[in-house]
Amino acid sequence: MGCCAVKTEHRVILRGLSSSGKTSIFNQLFLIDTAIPRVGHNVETLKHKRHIVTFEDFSGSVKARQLWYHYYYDTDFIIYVVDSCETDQYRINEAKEEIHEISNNNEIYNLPLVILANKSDIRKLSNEEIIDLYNLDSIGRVWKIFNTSIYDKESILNVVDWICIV
Ligand SMILES: Nc1nc2c(ncn2[C@@H]2O[C@H](COP(=O)(O)OP(=O)(O)OP(=O)(O)O)[C@@H](O)[C@H]2O)c(=O)[nH]1
Ligand SMILES: [Mg+2]
Repeated sequence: MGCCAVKTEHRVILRGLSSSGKTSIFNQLFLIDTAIPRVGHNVETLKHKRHIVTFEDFSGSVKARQLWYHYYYDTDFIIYVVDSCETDQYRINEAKEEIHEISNNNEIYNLPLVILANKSDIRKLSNEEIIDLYNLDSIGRVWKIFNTSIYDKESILNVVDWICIV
């Protein structure tokens, strides 16, 4: 790539606890019929404003760390989806640990981390509260938070827009 070439192909991994909404976001982006159950590992590519963005959605139950090192290879962005309506402290801590484990992972220190505060249609917390709850201010790399709802496709496309301009 020359000095001024703009990257137009991006690979994005969706992570987050089970039920945070990863597959729903994926289905909304790719207009997938939700009557067809999709579990495990889903991969689709989107053409967006002359960019090509590949999304990979994994079930939140995929936890093996060794596996993640493998999947991070050649990834440009990690999206971490949190359920902004979560009230269970155990689950909040679990997500917080994962977010900070990702952000402290030296193998992927250069990847921007995108936090989606999902379910914003029913959410009870403000962005500032989410930042406090998950201690996002201590993330030592490029990160960004977005509010998303699967009932508002624009909110998801805003994220894709950002990925294409960073
Ligand atoms: N109200 C609301 N519900 C949502 C939203 N996103 C997801 N959900 C619901 O949350 C539930 C879990 O969503 P999934 O997309 O299956 O969650 P997941 O992160 O893929 O979960 P795993 O595959 O188990 O890791 C479903 O009942 C969705 O309809 C949202 O933005 N708003
Ligand atoms: Mg899923």
